[in-house]
Amino acid sequence: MNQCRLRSLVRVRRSLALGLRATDHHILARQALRTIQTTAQGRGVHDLDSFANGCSAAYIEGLYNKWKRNPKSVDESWNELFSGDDRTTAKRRPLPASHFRKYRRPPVERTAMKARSGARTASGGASAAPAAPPSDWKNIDDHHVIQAIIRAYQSRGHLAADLDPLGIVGPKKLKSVDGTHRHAAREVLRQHYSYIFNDLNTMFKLPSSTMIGGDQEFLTLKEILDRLERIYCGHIGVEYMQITSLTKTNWIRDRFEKPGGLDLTKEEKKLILERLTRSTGFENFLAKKFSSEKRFGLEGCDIMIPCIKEVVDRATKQGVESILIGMAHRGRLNVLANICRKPIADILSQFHGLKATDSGSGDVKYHLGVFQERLNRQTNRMVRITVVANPSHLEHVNPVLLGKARAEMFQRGDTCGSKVMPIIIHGDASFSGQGVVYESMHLSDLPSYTTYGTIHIVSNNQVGFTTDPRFSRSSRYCTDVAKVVNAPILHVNADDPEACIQCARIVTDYRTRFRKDVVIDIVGYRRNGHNEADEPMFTQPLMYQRIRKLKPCLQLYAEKLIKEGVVTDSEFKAMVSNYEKICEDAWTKSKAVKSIKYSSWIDSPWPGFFEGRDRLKLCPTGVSTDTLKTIGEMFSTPPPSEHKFEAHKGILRILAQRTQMVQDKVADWSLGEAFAFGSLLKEGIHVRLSGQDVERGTFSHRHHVLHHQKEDKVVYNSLDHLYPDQAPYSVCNSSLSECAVLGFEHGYSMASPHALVIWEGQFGDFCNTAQCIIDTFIASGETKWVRQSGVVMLLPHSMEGMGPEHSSGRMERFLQMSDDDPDVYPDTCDADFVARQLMSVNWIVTNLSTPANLFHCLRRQVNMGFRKPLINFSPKSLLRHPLARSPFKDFNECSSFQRLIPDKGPAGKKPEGVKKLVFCSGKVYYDLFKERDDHQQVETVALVRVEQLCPFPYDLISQQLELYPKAELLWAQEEHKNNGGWFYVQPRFDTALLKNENESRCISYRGRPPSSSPATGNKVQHYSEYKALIKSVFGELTPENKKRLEEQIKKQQAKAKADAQSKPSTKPPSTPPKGGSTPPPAPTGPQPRKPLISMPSRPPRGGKQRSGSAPAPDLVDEASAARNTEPDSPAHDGASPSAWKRSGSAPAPSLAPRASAPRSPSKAQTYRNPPSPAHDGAAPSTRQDSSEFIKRRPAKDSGSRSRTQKNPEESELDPTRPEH
Ligand SMILES: Cc1ncc(C[n+]2csc(CCOP(=O)(O)OP(=O)(O)O)c2C)c(N)n1
Repeated sequence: MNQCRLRSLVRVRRSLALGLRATDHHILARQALRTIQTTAQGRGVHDLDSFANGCSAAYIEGLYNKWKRNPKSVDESWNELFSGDDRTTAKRRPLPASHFRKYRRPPVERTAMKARSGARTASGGASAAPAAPPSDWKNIDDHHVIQAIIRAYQSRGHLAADLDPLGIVGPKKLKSVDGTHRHAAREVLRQHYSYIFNDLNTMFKLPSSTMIGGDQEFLTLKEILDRLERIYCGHIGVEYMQITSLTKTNWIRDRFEKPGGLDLTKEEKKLILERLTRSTGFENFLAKKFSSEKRFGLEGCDIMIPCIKEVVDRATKQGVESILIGMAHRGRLNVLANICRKPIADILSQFHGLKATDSGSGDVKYHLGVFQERLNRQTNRMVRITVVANPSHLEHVNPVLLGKARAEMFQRGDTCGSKVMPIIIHGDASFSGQGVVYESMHLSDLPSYTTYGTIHIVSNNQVGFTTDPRFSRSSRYCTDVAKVVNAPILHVNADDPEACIQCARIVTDYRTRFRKDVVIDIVGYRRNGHNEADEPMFTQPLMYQRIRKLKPCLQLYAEKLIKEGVVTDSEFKAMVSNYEKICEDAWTKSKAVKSIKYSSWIDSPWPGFFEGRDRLKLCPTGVSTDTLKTIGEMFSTPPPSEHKFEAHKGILRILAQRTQMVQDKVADWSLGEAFAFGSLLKEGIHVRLSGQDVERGTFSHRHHVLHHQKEDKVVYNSLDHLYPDQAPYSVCNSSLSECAVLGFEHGYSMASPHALVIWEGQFGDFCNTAQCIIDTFIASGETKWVRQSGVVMLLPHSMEGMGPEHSSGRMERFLQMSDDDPDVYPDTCDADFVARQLMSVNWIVTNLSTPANLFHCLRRQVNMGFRKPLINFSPKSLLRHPLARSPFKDFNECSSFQRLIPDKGPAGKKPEGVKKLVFCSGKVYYDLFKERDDHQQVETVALVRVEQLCPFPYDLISQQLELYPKAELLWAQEEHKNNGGWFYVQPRFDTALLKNENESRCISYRGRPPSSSPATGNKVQHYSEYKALIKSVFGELTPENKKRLEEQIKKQQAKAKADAQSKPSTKPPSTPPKGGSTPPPAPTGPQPRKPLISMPSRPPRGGKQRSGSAPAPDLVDEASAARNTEPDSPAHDGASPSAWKRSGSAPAPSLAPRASAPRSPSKAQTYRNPPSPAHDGAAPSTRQDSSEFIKRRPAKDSGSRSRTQKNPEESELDPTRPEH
């Protein structure tokens, strides 16, 4: 019976050895087994297999627990077994000499594997494999405990690391049996904690999951623990076991664990000391000279400078040519002086309170940007270092920096971040507190946004302004947010310079090796208050009592190196005084500076762009009809049949409609936009369109990327294939972030003036969540930092009864932030008035009403001799409005952007008869246009569209005012009175009216009353508000007009019914507007009363679009495109040769010619010259690859794997994976 029980115990024992059980209660069973094993051996029981039966571990555990409580409660035989040995008592007894036995290789995995496979073959669980001899069980057990201990250090060692130089939060050391003091406590070792008191001199074979042994295969437990302690619980705490990639974890393990891997030479130590001397010396110098000036000193985290320097050196050695740094206030001046090597005299001159000689308002010294190109003396290579100017708003520079880095990569043809590297320096409180950190991190691995790894450095002074970490975050570390992207995080004690430098090396190498984000968290303290005028003892008294007693890091390190004999005391003193002299000399030099220039702090110079250019010359924006045809035909044609690309039927129908429009020489909104993009691409201007769902367009109108209906991720983008030597077109659906993505695109636009960079909001008001980027970068960037940007924001905006959150792009906010003076009438007689006005305003705000004007406006963005952000309020229902179309002639060489569109109808032709002059902007024009017709007031009411709101077109407004001298002046808008353009235009109209001495009129408002909500969510209310607006402009409908309209409706309904019975036509409505840019006279056919423009509605299925009425925009659902396709309609066949009619100038979209098509080297200043990446980041060779015409998107989205997971290994195996 005893033997039978023994056998079952052995089985439990084996399952433990196999790692199948590891919970605490099984440890008890294991202890029991140990006892039994010893006893069994003593009795000579060896072949235990022959006693196999099915007793369970739980049964033995139960017995053991029972026995522990009362030994007499179990059978005598169990008592005998259980009382044989007990680990808890053994712990207290001195260990016998025999215990320190030589290691004997346990029959570990192989035996276990056999046992496992044996169990499998025995089908049913009864193992047929012979068990290991019982003498080996202890060894197996020990081996696994060792493995578990190693893993515990690897994954939780950082919890016991000595990271805080203040010693406030730190691990307690505990004393082991051998007298060694160790950090690792229960938090790290958990159930294995007691084991470290045992078996210290026993040799163990090291498992493959550690590299601590180097060349040694065996180490004593003591040595294992000592090494693990040094590596994981010293001054570095590494968090990396959360990384799901084995390659990466092994790489980090290797770097940290390999013996000697973290050692430094004497020269290296000396260099650290020199750099630390500079870092500390700079702060000391400023403190001495400007004791009460805010400079946000780095004292307490001074080592950050040598760390960044190490990153720069190492990265340049590895091939990086351009380093972009984004950071906040703390230590910024030090970075400028000691990393960028901005002349110290220039920095000091900022303290003198000098006047600037150039325009702009400037910024405080610790926000200014810097661009320096210099020789890195350590590597003898040129390196360009940029510190991006930033606002006070913490962390918001991150996406801007990333976008700029991405654009630089694009310009250099750097397809994997090997030449350009971003570094972001964070504060501890802001890193965990600001949401933009998270949003930016999520861009890090997106194909069109990745910067192939960013190095994040946290200057962790353990306090945010006055807030302790315990009140500023819920996570253990301030860096926990970085875990969302699987980044390794290296926490390091700032008072251990060597550890910090080692971490700097490792993070740089990691980024080079894997092209992924990585974090180094330098845990220091803040020697002074938040700024130099601040008293920290008010809020952190105990912390600061401790800080006062601490020696500065420089002193500690100097003492250490002097003790080690690396430097002598006098050498160190010489280092200090040398740097003091450098600062003093710079100080003297700075006193000679009499004025400053904001432009000498520019972070994004555009060499060659401004030189020799007449900035006030506005180049023409029209293009030839041939160009329109080429673009139009490519844009409206599916891929040629040989590619067997199966497009969605609904898409084919849309393409057919586009083809029809091209034939009719008329363009809708999407075609107008495509003309702008295509013609710029042709001219070598890179176009990038980014935002949520921009590839298709929120309203399913754009469809720039067609998707193969049978093959996953096979796509076609016609605008990227217009001309063989065109610039790359990048259209990218972004992550669901406005703040980070808009910031990114703004940064992208800063890098070069030779690109049209557009961010589109899904709905206009979602830009709310990017307000910080809008306020602090886009609206004011040029004024503060002399840095231009031509970024375009497209904000869908208009009242269509879609509710409060989908109607407004918050035009009023942009207009309120515009800095043209409402009370000053500009010199409109100046020949360069238009350009001068554009140049002097902070941004351009438009609310366009025709595709042609969109075309010219977008082209003007890059045809100007300077760059300005453009905020355009984009339409929704106008995307498909039959009147919102432009004839080709409005795009040609004789056409141009119209800041204001006058009335060209009967009212405009006979202005003397006009009673009301109604100014309006955007989509409401079409409402008014239709209603004016219904009210039969086409001769008495003039409708004038203000297309460009800011800068205000005073010259054209004045002309209109003079043209209609007797008319009542109205401003009509659909937005509520406190929204929209009214508050902006009113004072400007007054200024324009005051200009004319004979003028006595003033302008009055017609529109919705003020409201806190941008729009009603109730369609009935929406409609009644609309009626009120119309009534306020045109008055009540007369009974005759009412009757006439009712008859029209009846007729229309009858016609629709008849149409529904006849075969539906696929020909799209494409009435080209006649008579210039004014829509044609209202259709004579019956008109519906309301749904016209405001209410989304769909034409009857199978019926033709009602002439003059707005087809409903498909606001959210792509499937609607398909629904519009009649099942029995002659579908446009992409495979048919007739579908592939091209004008002579269009390149044949076959594979071979494109594969060899060279990029034209002719245009300097464009994106053609650099070895252009294929599609925003892919190598030129990839671009010309034959498979490129139809693109296969990155496999990580492949349908073969769950779409909910990304494969962590994929991108690491191929960091240069192609982009779409
Ligand atoms: C978005 C934003 N919120 C608040 C502030 C005000 N502020 C400036 S510095 C600071 C503390 C930042 O703490 P931390 O990130 O730890 O950096 P430290 O100043 O300690 O280096 C605060 C709250 C700010 N500048 N920006």
